[in-house]
Amino acid sequence: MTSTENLRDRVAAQLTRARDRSRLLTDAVDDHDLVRQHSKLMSPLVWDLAHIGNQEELWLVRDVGGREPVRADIDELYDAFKHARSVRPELPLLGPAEARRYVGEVRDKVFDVLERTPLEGHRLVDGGFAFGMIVQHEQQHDETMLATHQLRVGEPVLDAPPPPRGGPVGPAEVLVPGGPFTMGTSTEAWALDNERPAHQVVTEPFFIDTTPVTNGAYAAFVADGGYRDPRWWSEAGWAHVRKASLVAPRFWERVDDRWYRTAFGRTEPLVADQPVVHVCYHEAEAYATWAGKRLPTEVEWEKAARFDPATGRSRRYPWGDEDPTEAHANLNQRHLAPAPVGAYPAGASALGVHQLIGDVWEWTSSDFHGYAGFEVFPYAEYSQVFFGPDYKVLRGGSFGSDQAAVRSTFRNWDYPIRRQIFSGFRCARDASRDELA
Ligand code: AVJ
Ligand code: FE
Repeated sequence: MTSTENLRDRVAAQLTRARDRSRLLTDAVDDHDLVRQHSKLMSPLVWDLAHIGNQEELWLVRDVGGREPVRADIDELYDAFKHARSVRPELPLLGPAEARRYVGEVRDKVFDVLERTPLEGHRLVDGGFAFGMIVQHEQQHDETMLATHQLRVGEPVLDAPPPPRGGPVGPAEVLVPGGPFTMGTSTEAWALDNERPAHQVVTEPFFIDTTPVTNGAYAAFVADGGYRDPRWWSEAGWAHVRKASLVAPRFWERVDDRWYRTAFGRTEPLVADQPVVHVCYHEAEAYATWAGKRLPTEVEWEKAARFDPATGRSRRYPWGDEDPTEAHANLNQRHLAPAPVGAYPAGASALGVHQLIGDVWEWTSSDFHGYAGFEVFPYAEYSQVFFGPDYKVLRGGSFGSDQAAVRSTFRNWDYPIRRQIFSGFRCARDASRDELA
């Protein structure tokens, strides 16, 4: 088998895996639940489904394949910049049966394009990039659809085995040495434009928590009156906590003196050693301040994840250069919750930091910007239009992220008030002179 055939097979397998997941998420509910809006923050599931097909048509059928449009008349409906999520249910969208037929028809053509397209010769197709971009796009929307499922009220419709048990993690914090490391990538074939290029960054030494902040630790902040004390909050955070009347993470509920958490239609006692999830940036920042720490910058997060002090190299993943397996990280919607801390010893970084990939997206203190040398590729609406002070970067992916769509260089972003995503955090702090001596 030539390596191109091998690449084609891998692309085809990834496309199929993504579609199986889209199908699972959309077949799990009835037509009424597909077309209705479960939250103003989300699209109807049937919009995500046809949007997945439309992006695939635009890039792979028309652009890469040079084929005639399948449905040129619906581009406008599924352009995310034309209609806010809140108004999408009012649009004359394709119904469930039509949407399913549409994405199937596009996919048939894409398999034909894949067979006939050389996966080299120009940048859009080198290493299968455009196909990889579309696989990631579908998986990203699948995670968004999973978040819509979490917001949906009703009987549970999704099932998964519980995550693996927790275990020992060693010291609570790890010292990351100061000095240069390589951030970003110029070689990862399917890396998106905002992850590029690889570049050297110098950091001070710093401490980072070995694990994400757990429900138990976060509940202590809540119990200490954290949500009522402006000392812990930034000005914007305090204004938000008051205006939105926040008292605890999203989906938490106190009954008598116990906390419960609702996930995918099931309400259960809060699991103390699972990473906290569904907190916004302001909550993460306030907790860190209360704990006498701070959030890591994006640079610090990536250094903790990738830097190998023995070689000075940056790894592809915390554990090395091999793709994730189920021993490394809680990914791929394999479980419907973050795993307790210490559940993935094989996934720890060279420096001994656990659960950087999977479980929960981790808020960093950094705004979303292009790296020095950033070039739009292949379209400005993926990342560049979001650069600026409005968005905070999140890293590492969640239990709902697919491994095709998360890497140690992968960058996610959202508004600092958002918490419908599978977002948590870990803390960091400066190293004092004494600690370095
Ligand atoms: C990278 C997750 C912020 O969902 O808004 C989907 C991904 N871009 N379709 C988003 C995306 C276009 C994006 N995030
Ligand atoms: Fe999209």
